[in-house]
Amino acid sequence: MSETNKTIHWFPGHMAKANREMKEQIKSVDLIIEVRDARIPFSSANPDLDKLAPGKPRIILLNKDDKADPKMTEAWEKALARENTIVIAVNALNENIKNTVYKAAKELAKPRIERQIRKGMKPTPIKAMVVGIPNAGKSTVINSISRKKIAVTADHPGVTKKVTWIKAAEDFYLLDTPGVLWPKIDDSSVGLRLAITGAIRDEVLPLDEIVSFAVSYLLENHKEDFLERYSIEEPDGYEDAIRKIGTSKGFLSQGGAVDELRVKKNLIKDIRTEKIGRITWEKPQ
Ligand SMILES: Nc1nc2c(ncn2[C@@H]2O[C@H](COP(=O)(O)OP(=O)(O)OP(=O)(O)O)[C@@H](O)[C@H]2O)c(=O)[nH]1
Ligand SMILES: [Mg+2]
Repeated sequence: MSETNKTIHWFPGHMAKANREMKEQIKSVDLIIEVRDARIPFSSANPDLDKLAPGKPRIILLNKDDKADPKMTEAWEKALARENTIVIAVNALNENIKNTVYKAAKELAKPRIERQIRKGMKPTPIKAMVVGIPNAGKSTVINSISRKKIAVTADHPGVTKKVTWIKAAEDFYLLDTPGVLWPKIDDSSVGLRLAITGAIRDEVLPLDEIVSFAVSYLLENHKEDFLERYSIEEPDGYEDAIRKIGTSKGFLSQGGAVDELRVKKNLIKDIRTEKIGRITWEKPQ
């Protein structure tokens, strides 16, 4: 088994329990707000959500769009749109996303609301649950939607424990605890993309595998920006790229050889802080 394949099992046993609990909570909401990372809209999704919430209307937030390639984000928005699913690219950290999300939620909940009206009932508020893989921005999304609103608690029918709802608008409530989905790494490149964007801890995968994956992708898709950033000529493969960057940046050890570890760590840092530009690490099929 290779180093990379080991990570398929990196998440221990509480997954089943967490999923059971989430499934219970999902029953009580009108819709799911699924937070993904706009840089990796495929790898930051967990397809198990379809089983946890079959048929639930969904808002897919391609979050951190300030870090992603705008053209690719547009392509992903189109590629992911489906019936009962509204895809919106956002920067939950710096934008007030409340109105956009509220509008989408009203559209998705409309059939249920109209059904209640037809039956002569007063429509009940729209309830939504935020879900996503670790670090996707779930808490940031909840904060942005519910800014300055007070959390209210309500008895949740069918479940004994109290569930807290956050009032985002008169008729729009969010569950205050986000559902954590675990990334599904059934392909080593998914793991590598999760590592590049910081969704999984750096120690989980070998640094060399992460950096070499990143360098090949950059050379293939963002060559000019990459070469320009480090003032280097086109390298002959990964090892040569590391040497050229090290020489160019003066990352040398005492003997004068390139300090490769320093180059690699620096490269990852540059990628995560958009020093090479706004990069999306996967394309829609
Ligand atoms: N640049 C940028 N950073 C963001 C955005 N949204 C969230 N972040 C940052 O991403 C990191 C993770 O955000 P959280 O909201 O804590 O993510 P989470 O999904 O709640 O993470 P866990 O609770 O660990 O599962 C934080 O450092 C946020 O500031 C965004 O739209 N743009
Ligand atoms: Mg959180």
